[in-house]
Amino acid sequence: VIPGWFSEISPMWPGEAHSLKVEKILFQGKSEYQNVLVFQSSTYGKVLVLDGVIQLTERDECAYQEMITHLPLCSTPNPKKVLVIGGGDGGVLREVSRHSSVEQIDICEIDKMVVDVSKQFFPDVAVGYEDPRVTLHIGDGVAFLKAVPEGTYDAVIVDSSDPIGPAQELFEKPFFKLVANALRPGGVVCTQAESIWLHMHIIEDIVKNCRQIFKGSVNYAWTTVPTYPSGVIGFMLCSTEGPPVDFKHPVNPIDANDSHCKSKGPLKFYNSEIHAAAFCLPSFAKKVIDSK
Ligand code: AAT
Repeated sequence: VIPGWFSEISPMWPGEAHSLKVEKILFQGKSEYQNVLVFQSSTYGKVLVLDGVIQLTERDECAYQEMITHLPLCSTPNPKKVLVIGGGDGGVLREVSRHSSVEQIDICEIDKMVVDVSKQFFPDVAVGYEDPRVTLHIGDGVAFLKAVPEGTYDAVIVDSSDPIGPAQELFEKPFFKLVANALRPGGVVCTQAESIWLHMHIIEDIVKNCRQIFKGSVNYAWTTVPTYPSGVIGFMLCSTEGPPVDFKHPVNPIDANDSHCKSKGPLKFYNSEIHAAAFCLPSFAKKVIDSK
């Protein structure tokens, strides 16, 4: 450990640790679920860390939040009801609220401290909470889904932390079954699905489970986020049986001139070309994912 630097050390990426230079520690706390840290870095703006793992930085959060949101929402015509699981910082809410067809945005985040800290230190991310369509539920995503009537949502976005800690169940088969049940026929889900460089074994399991559960389409996409382990992160995109969804050809582009979108400031990362490109996989990953 280098003094004055934050190093992201975890058994999920043994033998490596990305480091950021710390200018100032702004918040340190312990919630019921995890350690919460906010610091000012010298080159990535403010950084939110949970249990030693970077959740977002001001500089590159746009890549993750825009992709995890617009990959599913731009792939489905006219989404109205959207559920976010995790994502307590509000960044995914900010992105969902760019879509003017959306009427209801529910979010279930387990840790109220994440919400409070984000509102205090990351106003440009937590701005998502200001949309009147948003309802916040504090609780476990699995328990929340158990109470959702069948076929409620057009889209579910699972913005979850890694499978060590409170998010473990969000990577398991029973959870995906609950998500499928909560979606209408032809509804879409997008989940945080780790790194092709580090977690092919986890991705393999997710793909296998999803192929058994989601009878529409099942796809893996990825993007670059410099402060996530290995600098890339992937997404599992699935649809339930019903009107077919072709994730690789977005049918619902964002209207940047719409008032909902304008009030949030411009998109920084997402566009239709990068949407289609996100599904192109390196050969080693394609081989494993296609065989599952
Ligand atoms: N948008 C920032 C990126 C995240 S945040 C993940 C969120 O999921 C955290 O706020 C965490 O408290 C919440 N969470 C964890 N488990 C649950 C659960 N069971 N139910 C509801 N919310 C939960 C993800 C960063 C990815 C990091 C990649 N290394």
